[in-house]
Amino acid sequence: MTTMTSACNYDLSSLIDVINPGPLYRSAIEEVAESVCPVIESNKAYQQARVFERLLIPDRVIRFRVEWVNDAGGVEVNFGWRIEHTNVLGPYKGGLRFHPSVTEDTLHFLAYEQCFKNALTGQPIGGGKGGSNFNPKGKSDNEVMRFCQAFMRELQRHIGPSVDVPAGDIGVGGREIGYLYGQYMKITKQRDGVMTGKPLGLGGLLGRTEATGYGTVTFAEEMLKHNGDSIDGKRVMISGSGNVALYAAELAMEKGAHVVTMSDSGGSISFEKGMTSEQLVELIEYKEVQRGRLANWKGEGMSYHPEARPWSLVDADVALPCATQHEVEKDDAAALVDRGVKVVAEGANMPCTHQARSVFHYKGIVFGPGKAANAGGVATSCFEMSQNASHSTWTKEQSLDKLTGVMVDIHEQCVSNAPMVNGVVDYGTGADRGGFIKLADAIVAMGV
Ligand code: NDP
Ligand code: 2IT
Repeated sequence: MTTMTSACNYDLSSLIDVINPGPLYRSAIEEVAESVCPVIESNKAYQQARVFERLLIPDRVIRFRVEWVNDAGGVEVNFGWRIEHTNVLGPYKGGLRFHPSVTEDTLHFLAYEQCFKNALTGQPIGGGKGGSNFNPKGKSDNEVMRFCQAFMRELQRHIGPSVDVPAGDIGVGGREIGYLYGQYMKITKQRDGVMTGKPLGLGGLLGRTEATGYGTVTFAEEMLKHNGDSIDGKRVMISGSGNVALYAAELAMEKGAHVVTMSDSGGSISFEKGMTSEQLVELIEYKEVQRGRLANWKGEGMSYHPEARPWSLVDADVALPCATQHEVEKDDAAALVDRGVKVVAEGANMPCTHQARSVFHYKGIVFGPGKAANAGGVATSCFEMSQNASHSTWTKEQSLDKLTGVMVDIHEQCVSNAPMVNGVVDYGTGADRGGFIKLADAIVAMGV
């Protein structure tokens, strides 16, 4: 934490030693610290209330054992977590991630980022995150169901519609949320909308499936507009082919862009002239229903690159990393610049490393951080909470119109809080400061 201590005249090292963050949480803390130091230094109330320090330690970390029976009759054991980071702005809110790589460090960084993101949405939601090291890949539908039921047997005692409202993330989509919420309803007798991203029949919101990807494209479009440009006709590289990536592709194409790459953890696909709308419809079905691998997906005008990330494969104007954290490292960032990319908007959470972000700053690339650019998902989750609490049904148009409004507003908040670096708006700093001020004011108001 040397940057922070020198920039801030604070000695946070003993606190950081106690927290002992893992590498992901540490990089998230350092990123925010660099941005918000001048804000803290110019505000006595924030210093006296020690708001930065109080935001580093989560309200609580819930860790539990998940035991379930596989199809062969064997007993399986996994970790489960829910990190309730802060509820100062509203109920803890954030997704659940099921992936074998999940550790407490992953969830600490995600929960921390979520607090700033949720603050930026302007909706009354606090920050949290949860998940498991369970690997849904290769599991039967029944195994996934039994795992979800076992996970919820513990989680249900910690959540509630005005306490903590989980949603999806990597490895957790409509199927998993249906099983989790179904078990919650059985155990508690409540059908109170305690999760978001639910299937429509269980109280889900039209537009939530599309929201994160659509929001990311809307944010990228706002960044382009701010420079007098538009997304129409642009070549867009996308990574991932999950929930965020697929719907980012859908809206980008609707707006006249050419999607030139997609990927999964096995490799990437490049499209010479851009993916066609028929190919996108096919890909959504292939990924969401058949749960297929890109390596086995064949079509006209495209090439598969095993084990490759998309960033050096083709020329492009815009990049939307929508898969996972740290998937754009320093060399990838340099490759993106070489390929002509001028705008990067993060659909995933922290896909670009600190070093990659430095390359973008140095080269004058316009960079939209995840906590702003992918906030449309959680904002729309909050609309789902409103729909459930008011026992009503929203139209898709209502939720998507409101989503656009939120993304435009987040863009404005970033610009108004951002310095200029190399003649470009520093959205990263703007987003951190915009979110931080809301959290800090609420913490000061709350007292100790
Ligand atoms: P999905 O599980 O639907 O899709 C994830 C995609 O990323 C898949 O294509 C997956 O490939 C790929 N991927 C995952 N891990 C890796 C890895 N280690 N290396 C390469 N590729 C990988 O998740 P989402 O689309 O929901 O989430 C994607 C990102 O967006 C995450 O960072 C998430 O935190 C963030 N996000 C999600 C929101 C949401 O509403 N869902 C909201 C805001 C942010 P494979 O299938 O081969 O594993
Ligand atoms: O990272 C995220 O914002 C999400 N996974 C969505 C969280 C939510 O509660 O909708």
